[in-house]
Amino acid sequence: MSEPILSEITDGIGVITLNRPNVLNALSLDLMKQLVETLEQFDENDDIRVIVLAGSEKVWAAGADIKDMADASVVSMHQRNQFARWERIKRIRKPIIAAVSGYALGGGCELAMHCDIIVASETAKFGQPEINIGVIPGAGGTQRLTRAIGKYRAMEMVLNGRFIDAKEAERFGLVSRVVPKEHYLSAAMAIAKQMARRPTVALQLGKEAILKASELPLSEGLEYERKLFYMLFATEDQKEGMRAFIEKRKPVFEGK
Ligand code: DAK
Repeated sequence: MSEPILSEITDGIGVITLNRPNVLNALSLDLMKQLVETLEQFDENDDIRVIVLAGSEKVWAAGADIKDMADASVVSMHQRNQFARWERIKRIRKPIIAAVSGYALGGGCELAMHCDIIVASETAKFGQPEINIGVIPGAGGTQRLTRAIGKYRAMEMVLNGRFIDAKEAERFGLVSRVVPKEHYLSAAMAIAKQMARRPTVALQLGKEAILKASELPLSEGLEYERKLFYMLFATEDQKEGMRAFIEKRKPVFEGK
């Protein structure tokens, strides 16, 4: 049996590809386990600065594997403790760029929303159709989608299983940009390569601060940002960046 995910490292980018084509990349328990472990290994690996998470051109992911869940009981769901695994994605410090083409449904949409930037091909379709199988989103969909696109649009997607296409998703603020389908991966890689040249600590603290925006009241978020801002004056990259500006040359960031 082929591996549910593939991974490689190229030019400072850790690339993970979902690889269950026969079931539209349904997120089986095994896939999620390997995905989270690989993300954590990439987070630890100093050769990697940015992570790209991709599906295929045909599909990102059609959700959690319904066959894994169909006969589950409350107790077995509790024992699987899947929430803990998804929580671990939240703790990855490096930026994760989702390269989404085709369906991003249910857990697939939620996985994309766990990423920091979503690049969508013009064929991408986002949805939370769990209502069609008798449940509601279970990996943050009701919360993250609402924060991303607002209550009323989220209601229609969650309560009526409405899909939105890439252009709508862009208009609603769910995706960062839409590209022709043949560029869905190269566009994500191009952003990743640019970001990989940025000062590493600032990159990670910038992500941390933005994620706090949806958790903290404004005054506390601003306070949090200020502390991270001060912290960056302890990095060599801050000295290099500002000196290079004054000396009118390109900075050379060492990630320190
Ligand atoms: N799970 C398992 N198999 C799936 C699947 C899925 N989510 N989606 C598709 N497949 C399989 C189909 O069964 C089919 O397999 P075979 O019959 O060929 O063996 C194959 O992929 C191709 O699918 P279709 O024949 O259906 O392809 P179509 O192009 O006709 O339709 C579709 C594409 C995406 C519209 C359709 O496949 C579909 O509606 N799929 C289900 C979408 C869905 O309902 N997604 C939400 C699943 S629930 C949690 C974390 C996460 C979650 C919950 C809890 N915790 C942390 C606790 C998430 C829940 C979900 O995502």
